[in-house]
Amino acid sequence: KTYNIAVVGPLGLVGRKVIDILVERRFPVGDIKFLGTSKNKNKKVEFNGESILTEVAKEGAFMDVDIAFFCVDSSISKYLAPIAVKEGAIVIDNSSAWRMDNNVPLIIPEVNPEDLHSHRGIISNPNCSTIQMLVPLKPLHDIYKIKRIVVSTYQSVSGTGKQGMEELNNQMIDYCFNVPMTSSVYPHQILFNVLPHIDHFLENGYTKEEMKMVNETKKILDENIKVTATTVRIPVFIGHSESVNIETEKPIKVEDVINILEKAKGVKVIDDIKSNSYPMPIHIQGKDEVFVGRIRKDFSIENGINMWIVADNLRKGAALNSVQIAETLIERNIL
Ligand code: 11C
Repeated sequence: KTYNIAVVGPLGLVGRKVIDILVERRFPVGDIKFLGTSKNKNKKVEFNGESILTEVAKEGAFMDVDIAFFCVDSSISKYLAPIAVKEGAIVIDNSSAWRMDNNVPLIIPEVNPEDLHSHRGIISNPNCSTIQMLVPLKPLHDIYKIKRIVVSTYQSVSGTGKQGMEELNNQMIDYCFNVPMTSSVYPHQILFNVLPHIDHFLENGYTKEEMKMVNETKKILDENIKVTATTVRIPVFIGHSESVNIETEKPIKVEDVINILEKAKGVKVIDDIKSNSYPMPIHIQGKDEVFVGRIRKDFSIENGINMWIVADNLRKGAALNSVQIAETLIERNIL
């Protein structure tokens, strides 16, 4: 059996990755269409050696679609996803538009696939920094019950999209030619800098990105887990890194954590300090797994562990997770 697919926003970083991953994983695609703004109509997009022209994402475009991957801004998704559902498609949405909606499951296939069964047409893909944190924490939570998470992130500019990558690239060129750098995407220079600021600030003093990590973790893993986050943008093109501290209810040993994570689905442990081996963005770009290293005891509390988590934010953090959601829908026969 094959499924008719639409990719909404096929020219963006995540949209392009969804298209690549559908091919890579031999997803059973019947027809496929690429839907964008009227400005981007009739642009060529390659799919499996074929050149397909983009069409306009509008009412009527989803009539013959089984699964629509939405890789667009929240505002477009808010408007267009209900139309797609009404026309019979299941929407897998990458934006933050629907994540906290009680009627919308927020899914990481390795963590909470069972929540898919309650979907009513729209399924949300979590934020990239939440996904890579929860894939390794889920098997630990199952055994030791995590009480509190303290996370600081080191997020690449591709999280902002093409514009973020272009800004870092342009600043590098300006630096090389010794001309003044301009910043338009970020409030400050990103080259040679670290910005403790992702997305906009909220009234409570946290950023929206930080509150996404708090609220999404509670929705996906356990509403009783306390989470506090500091999210930071660094001058890396692809790959988000996270320093994660967990406090558990039950006693937890480093050797057991390593054992559990070595067996966990979607996780790869790289942890050998003798050979300076730990996960880094330069090594994990283009890879599917979530990489964990620097696993060590937190000596400041009774039951605590520190770890370093790195993943390709465009793949597991976005496009790959979306395609895995579609695969899980098929496996579980809930399309
Ligand atoms: C970033 N995490 O790195 C963001 C990108 O809610 O899907 C993804 C934003 C989102 O800037």
